Amino acid sequence: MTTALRICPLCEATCGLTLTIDDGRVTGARGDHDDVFSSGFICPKGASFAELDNDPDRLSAPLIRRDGVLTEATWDEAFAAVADGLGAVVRDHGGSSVGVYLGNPNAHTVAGALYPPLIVRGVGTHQVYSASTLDQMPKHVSLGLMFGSPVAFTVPDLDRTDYLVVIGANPLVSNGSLATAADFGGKLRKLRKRGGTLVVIDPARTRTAELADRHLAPRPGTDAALLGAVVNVLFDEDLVTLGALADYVAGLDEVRDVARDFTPEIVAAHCGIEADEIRTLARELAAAPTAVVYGRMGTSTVEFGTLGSWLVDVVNILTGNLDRPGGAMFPLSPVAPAPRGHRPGRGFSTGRWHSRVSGHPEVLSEFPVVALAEEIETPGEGQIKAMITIAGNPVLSAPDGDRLDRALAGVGFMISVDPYLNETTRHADVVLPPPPPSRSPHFDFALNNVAVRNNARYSPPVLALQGRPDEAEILSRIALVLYGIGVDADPALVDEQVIATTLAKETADAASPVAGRDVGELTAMLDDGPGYERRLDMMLRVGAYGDAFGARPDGLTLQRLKAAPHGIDLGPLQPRLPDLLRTPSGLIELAPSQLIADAQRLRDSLGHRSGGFVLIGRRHLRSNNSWMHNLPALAGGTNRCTLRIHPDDAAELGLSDTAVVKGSGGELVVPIEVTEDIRRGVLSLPHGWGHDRDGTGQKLAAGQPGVNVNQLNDGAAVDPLSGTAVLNGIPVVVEPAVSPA
Ligand SMILES: Nc1nc2c(c(=O)[nH]1)N[C@H]1C(S)=C(S)[C@@H](COP(=O)(O)OP(=O)(O)OC[C@H]3O[C@@H](n4cnc5c(=O)[nH]c(N)nc54)[C@H](O)[C@@H]3O)O[C@H]1N2
Ligand SMILES: Nc1nc2c(c(=O)[nH]1)N[C@H]1C(S)=C(S)[C@@H](COP(=O)(O)OP(=O)(O)OC[C@H]3O[C@@H](n4cnc5c(=O)[nH]c(N)nc54)[C@H](O)[C@@H]3O)O[C@H]1N2
Ligand code: SF4
Ligand SMILES: [Mo]
Repeated sequence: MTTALRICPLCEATCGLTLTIDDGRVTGARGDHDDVFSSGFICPKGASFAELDNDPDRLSAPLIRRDGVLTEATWDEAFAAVADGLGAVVRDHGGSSVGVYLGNPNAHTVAGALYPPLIVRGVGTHQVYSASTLDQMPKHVSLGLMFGSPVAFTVPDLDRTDYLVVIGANPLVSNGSLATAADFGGKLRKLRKRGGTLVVIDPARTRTAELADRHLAPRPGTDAALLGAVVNVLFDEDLVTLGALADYVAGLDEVRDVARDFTPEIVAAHCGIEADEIRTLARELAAAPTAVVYGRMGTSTVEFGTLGSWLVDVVNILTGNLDRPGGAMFPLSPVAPAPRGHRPGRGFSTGRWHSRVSGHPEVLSEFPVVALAEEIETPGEGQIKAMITIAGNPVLSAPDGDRLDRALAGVGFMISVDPYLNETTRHADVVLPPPPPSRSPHFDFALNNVAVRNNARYSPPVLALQGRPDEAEILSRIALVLYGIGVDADPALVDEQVIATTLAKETADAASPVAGRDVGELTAMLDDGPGYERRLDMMLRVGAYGDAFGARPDGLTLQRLKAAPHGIDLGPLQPRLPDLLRTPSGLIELAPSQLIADAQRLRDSLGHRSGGFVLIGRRHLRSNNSWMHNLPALAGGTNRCTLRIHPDDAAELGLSDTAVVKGSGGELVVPIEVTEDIRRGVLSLPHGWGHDRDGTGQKLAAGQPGVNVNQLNDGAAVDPLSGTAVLNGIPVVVEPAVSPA
């Protein structure tokens, strides 16, 4: 028996694991106490790494549809089928007829970070969709408009803050999102131990709320109005202090004007929170030595998601807490480009093109997932004729999965890169399964950019590939087809092309740490491992902490990272303003015109709410979106697909065990769970369930299928600035289920 280190890829906490290996397979996982970032923390999902890695339902060979049936094939046959199928569609209908859907685990894999952008560019399509428009797209838009970069993430400085407001997030269960922190709960407990205050704003009394000094339970969908009232109080009571930001903030007066209508009294009636509670919140945020508001899913996937995401940062700015220790700070990832000084940028815009059927504006070069089905169904120039899905399950994760399910069944040719046959990939003509995590490398390209402490860690594959391609190779071969080079070419060509282009750009940039150097010389210095390692090495070396290819001899290289298997701590977050601003003005745009205009819609909504029930989501610790319901260690117990409802509501409706819930997209029969831990008038149901379709390959999950909450939602409601589906606060009707007797 041996052990090996591996960063956990299962959520955003990025815990370091120590795997036990016996006879060529993973047999156990525990927290790595020496990991510089996670110090031994682990959750039940990480602890089930061995089960996940060895799940017998994982595909070990590719599948090709033959005579309508998915059958095992060799890799050569599968890649040939990809070349034929994709080649034919591109030849007959053009690259613009190929749709791409990128799911959540792309944020957790090396391949998912490095290759999908090349595939999208290779097809030359605008038909790009991802889980972002079911999740954090509103944050990208607000960051883009305010700071000029949609990835200039602000994260709560958990280790140093005195006052934390968590709004619409449940990090004790989710383990944190867009704020990468292993042991988020431990950090919250430490905050309280050092005399700090934790306020949780959530219609449900979550595990995070239970830990809080104060829990406010607003009506779902009203966060933006609530934050608008906080801004109102900050101005009204003269509590605005920009501090060190004073010289860099534009638009203060416009924000003051907009906030005028959001008086605590008007908003209180709308949110269902006392006006005094709102005033206290604003005063305490202003008075605390340091304070930070942190918002997530409940603030994002709602009717006013972009406004809510914006107002989170507005409050942080108005209280002088942006970019200072203990406030909201900008991480500096080891693969972020080396800072190049404060200079105006091009800014951020959306709507550079629009979707064909409903005219949705492009956001970050994507269309809303809710538009995918209609783009497949609707004939005409640009109709989707082929689909590539990578690490996703939109049939369950997006609204109206039944419609998407039917649409996907009609797509001419579909490729899915996924280890499982699920509700989505069952429609593929070719399924290309990547190897399990023990046989894949790990580096957090995306999540280091939201980590609450700067760090760098790399895990090479722990076990050998056993003759199958890794995900980098799978995606590279798809790219080779699309670039017209041919599926049998050397996949390393893809990486070498990226390296050549990137280094050419870097060496030509006078502000780059490798300005004027020779591309050939730099290329020759790169790690001689696989292509993805060479690219990582390049990014690290020209990055913020890099060795600049020898010019800064103490700097980071992949070799140094490999020599530090528990990772390298890069210290607490540091102030980064004004250097990171990329707005045309070079300032923080506090009042972007799009947001000010959308605030009118929010103002109009005040006082207009229907009296009926609204539905919100819920996550469970031993679940992960739609794809971890197949592991015995995680199944059952409290991890159940039930409708939570307040006892008084249940009594009033005469509900005892089962309810019918009806929404815009359909109805479901679901067991109820009566609990005081939810606001009256609010129901919660987790997503990712509904494993009762034929042709999937997760037996345990199919045995306890649950229902698909997203079938209640027709997907018509989106946050207009980001195209993000409204998943929280959707109106529903609930009734007792008529018993079959
Ligand atoms: N009602 C409601 N709906 C929601 C949400 C909600 O809160 N409420 N949450 C939304 C959010 S935040 C998200 S992120 C989306 C998620 O939406 P999706 O990303 O569409 O769905 P997942 O269930 O995460 O599916 C992930 C897929 O990736 C596969 N996979 C796992 N590991 C790998 C790998 O290493 N490589 C590859 N290629 N594939 C892999 C899994 O087998 C699975 O099929 O769901 C959204 N849907
Ligand atoms: N165990 C587990 N961990 C996960 C996942 C998982 O499925 N399971 N998924 C991962 C993914 S993809 C993501 S994006 C993250 C999400 O991470 P989080 O955002 O922390 O997770 P959620 O549980 O969706 O938390 C949203 C909270 O918002 C509340 N809420 C709903 N509507 C409103 C509202 O209108 N206002 C306010 N203030 N609150 C509201 C809900 O009650 C819920 O507690 O979790 C990640 N981690
Ligand atoms: S908290 Fe997330 S990263 Fe850490 S062990 Fe659990 S699933 Fe893995
Ligand atoms: Mo997500």
